Amino acid sequence: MFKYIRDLHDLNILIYTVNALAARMDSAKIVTLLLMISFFRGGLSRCDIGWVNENQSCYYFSRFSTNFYTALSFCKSVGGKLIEIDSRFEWNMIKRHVQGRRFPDFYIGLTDLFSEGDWQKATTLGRQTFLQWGNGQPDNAGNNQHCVQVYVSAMKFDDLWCHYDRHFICEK
Ligand SMILES: [Ca+2]
Ligand SMILES: [Ca+2]
Repeated sequence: MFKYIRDLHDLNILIYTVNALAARMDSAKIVTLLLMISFFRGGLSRCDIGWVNENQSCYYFSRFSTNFYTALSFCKSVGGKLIEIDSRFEWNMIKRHVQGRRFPDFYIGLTDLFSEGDWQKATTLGRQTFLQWGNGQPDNAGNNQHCVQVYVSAMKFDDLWCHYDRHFICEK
């Protein structure tokens, strides 16, 4: 799938570099190099390549857009969840990243698919109390909007038709 193309590209560069160096280094140096790489990845960043480390969590900013259900299952398939914004602190951190990288409108793990008007966390379930609705939202347009996007022009929540394609953020 397209999900790892850039990550694989990064990994391939790493492997290529190690191979190139290995041709000119003895095994002790190679071991040292590998230890340094693992320290770098484990010590400075707890996250996989392509994920951002913030406050003991890792965040993945999608490089493609898709519908809500695919976003939800994609995040699960990589061992995380579609982002659930639980606090003002996390929200401010996400805002900073979204604005910094000019990230487009995106899905978050918030839905009223279970019960109209009852906004639940999509993966861990339970009612969400941190809400940032935009003006006039949620409006359940067409009596059929049950998934939540953040529209970045105002950094506000909007309920949306779940089949619409949007970027998304995973966390783990
Ligand atoms: Ca709804
Ligand atoms: Ca709406």
